[in-house]
Amino acid sequence: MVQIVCFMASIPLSSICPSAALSFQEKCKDKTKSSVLFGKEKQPLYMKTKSRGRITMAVAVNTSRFDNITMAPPDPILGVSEAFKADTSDMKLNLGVGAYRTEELQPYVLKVVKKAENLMLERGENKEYLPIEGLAAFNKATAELLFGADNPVLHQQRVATIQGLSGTGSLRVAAALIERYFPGAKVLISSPTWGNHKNIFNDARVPWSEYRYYDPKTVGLDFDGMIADIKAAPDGSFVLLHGCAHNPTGIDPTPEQWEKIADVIQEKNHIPFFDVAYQGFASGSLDEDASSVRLFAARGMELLVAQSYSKNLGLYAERVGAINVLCSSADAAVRVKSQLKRIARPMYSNPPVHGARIVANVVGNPDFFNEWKEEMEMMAGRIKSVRQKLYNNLSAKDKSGKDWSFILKQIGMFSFTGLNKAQSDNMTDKWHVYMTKDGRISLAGLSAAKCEYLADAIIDSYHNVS
Ligand code: PLA
Repeated sequence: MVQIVCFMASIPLSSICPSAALSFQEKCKDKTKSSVLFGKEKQPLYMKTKSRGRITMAVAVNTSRFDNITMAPPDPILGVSEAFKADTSDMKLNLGVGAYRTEELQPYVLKVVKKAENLMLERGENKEYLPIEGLAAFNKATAELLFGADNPVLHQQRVATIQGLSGTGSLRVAAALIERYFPGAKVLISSPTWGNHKNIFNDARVPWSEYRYYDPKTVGLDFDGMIADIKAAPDGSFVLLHGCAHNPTGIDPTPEQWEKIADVIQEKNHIPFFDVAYQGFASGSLDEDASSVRLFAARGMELLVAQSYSKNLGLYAERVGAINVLCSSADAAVRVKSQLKRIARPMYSNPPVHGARIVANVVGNPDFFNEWKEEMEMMAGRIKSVRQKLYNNLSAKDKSGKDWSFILKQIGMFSFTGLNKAQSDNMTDKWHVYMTKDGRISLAGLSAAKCEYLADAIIDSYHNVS
C-alpha cells in the first residue's frame, strides 16, 4: 500500500510548481481514502494530512506500488553464469550454460560468420524492418536445412515457416498457436527436459505433463516408460521431442526406437513437436541430426519444429531461429502461417535481420556452406574429444570400480553426470566448477587441460558427498 505523508510548507507550493500545488491541494483532505488506477485494478490510496496552513505537501516514504512483487529466483541455467562471474578463483570453470568455448576457454565466433558479416558490410545492407514472417531467404534456407532441400513436403508447399527469436522465441510462438487453436490440449514433455520448456508452456497457459525419459538405474533411456506414458495421454496431445542431443541427458533414442515412437504417436493421433536446438552439433552432420524429424515427415505426419542457430552457427546473441509447421495440405500451411504472423505481430512485431542474413548467406553460398560444415565438425569433434578425455581421467583415477562409461554413450554438448544437488553444490563451493544443480555439465565449456581437474572434482563430490 502506498502511504503519503503530508506536511506544512512555509512557502506556497504553487510558486514552485503550480500544477503540483493544485493537485495536492485537491487531493490532500484529512484521512482521505482515494483510489488510483494501477493497471486494471483500482487500488486504495490512503493519505494522512494535517492542513493547518494554506499549503500542504505530500511525500511518499519508503513504499512502492511494487512492494507486493517478490524477488524472483536466479535462472537455474543463465543464473549460473552470473555466479561464475562473481567468483574470483583462478581455478573456476563455467560448465553451466551450453555455449561453445575454444581450448583456451574463450567464446568463439565462427570464421564463416565473420566472412558472411564482411560480405554484408560490403553490400551496405539496410536496416529496414523485416516482414512479420522474417527474411524470405532465411525461411527458405532454414526449412531446407531441416527437411532436406529435395524433400517433397517443401515442393508441395506444406510447411509454414516463420523466423523466430531463436529456439526459445520459436517455441513460445508455437505454444501460443497451441493455446489458441487447440484449447485444453496437453503438451507432453520429457522428464527431465530443458528447464525453460516448462516456463514457456506455463507462460503460454498450455497445460503440460511429463513422460518418462531418463532411467537413473541404467543411466539410459526409459524407453518402455516413455512409450507407456505417450500411450496413456489423451488422444491428440502434443509430444515435445528433442530432435537430437537431448538436453540435459545427452541420451537420444536409436533409429529403431524413433520408429516405435512415431508408431505410437500416430496410433494416438498425437502431434509431434520437435525442438531442434543442436542440428549439426550432436553428430557433426546436419543431415544425421535432422533424421528424427525427417522420419516423422516421411510418414506423412503433421508436426511442429522449433529451430535454433545459437549453437550450430554460434549466433547465441543474434536470436535467430524458426518455427516450422508441417501441414497435410498447402492450403492449411498458408492459413497456419497467417496465424503465426498474427501471433508474432503483437509479441515482437518482426524479427531481427542480422542473424537471419548470416544464415541465409552461409547456406546460400556453397563455399561458405562447406566451411560452416567443417567448423561445425571441428566444434563437435572438440566436444567429443574432451568427453573421451574426461572419461579416461575418471576411469583411471576412480579406484572404486564405478563404471563411468555412460559419459561416452551420451551425445551433444552436455553430460548428465548423475551428481545430485548436494554433490553439484560441492562441485561449485569447493572446486569452483559451475554447473546446473541437476548434475548437468556443458562439455562445450571444458578444455582438454581442465579434464583432470574436473575428474578430481567429480570423484570427490560423488564419493564424499551424499
Ligand atoms: N531448446 C533446447 C533444448 C535448448 O537446450 C536451448 C538452449 C534452447 C531450446 C534455446 O536456445 P536459444 O533460444 O538460444 O535458441 N539451452 C541452453 C541455453 C544452451 C539456455 O538455457 O538458454 C542451455 O544451457 O540449456
